Amino acid sequence: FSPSDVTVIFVLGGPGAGKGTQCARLVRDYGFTHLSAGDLLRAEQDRPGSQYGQLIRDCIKNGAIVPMEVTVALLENAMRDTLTSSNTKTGRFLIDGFPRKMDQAFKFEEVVCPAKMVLFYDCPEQEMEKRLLERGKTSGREDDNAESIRKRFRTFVETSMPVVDHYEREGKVVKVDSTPGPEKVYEETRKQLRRVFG
Ligand code: UP5
Ligand code: MG
Repeated sequence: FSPSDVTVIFVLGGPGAGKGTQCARLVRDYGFTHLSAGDLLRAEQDRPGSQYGQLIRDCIKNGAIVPMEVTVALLENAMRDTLTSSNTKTGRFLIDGFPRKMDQAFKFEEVVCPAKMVLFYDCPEQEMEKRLLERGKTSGREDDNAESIRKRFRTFVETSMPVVDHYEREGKVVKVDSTPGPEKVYEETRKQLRRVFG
């Protein structure tokens, strides 16, 4: 990948902060390609014959981070597929829920490209917990239960926030408070994007 061929925005935030919800709106209005690292991992977990199925399942249930080689390869493949199938050499990607550990950040920048900006959704744990427990009633996600949620929060604070801090020092972070309802958060997101991209 050459940075001139692709534009990458990392979308970060705690579990249940609303990354996926906001990405869907950005896709609708700006034509980004949305790649959720968690969704790619869940698809790989369920792919018959995958050698990583059990590993991914265990990590997700425990809120632990899957070894970066697996996730980076899935993202790279998905980006390549998008560029090939859309028959164009340029692509704009929202990479959702990644990188959530420093080693992933460095690896991705080495083999793919640096991100143009980082959209960081900031939300109190209490609100995120409420959302995830509510979603857990119907989502079927094996990590939407009180115990897994606690572990996900811990990993986020200890391992993923340092990534946000790293990009903050690079001046790439745009922070949006995602405590209000989805429409309000999206309004603020658009405002921030206009500020950055003009
Ligand atoms: N909701 C959304 N926005 C709302 C709002 N403003 N007001 C009220 N409700 C709102 O939203 C979550 C729920 O809240 C939904 O019901 C929604 O309607 C509601 P969503 O948009 O799905 O939030 P999101 O931030 O995407 O939450 P998600 O649960 O997907 O976050 P995680 O970061 O925990 O999950 P992800 O799929 O990214 O990762 C799962 C696991 O995969 C990780 O724990 C890890 O084990 C593994 N993983 C890796 O190992 N490596 C990676 O690189 C990535 C993931
Ligand atoms: Mg998500």
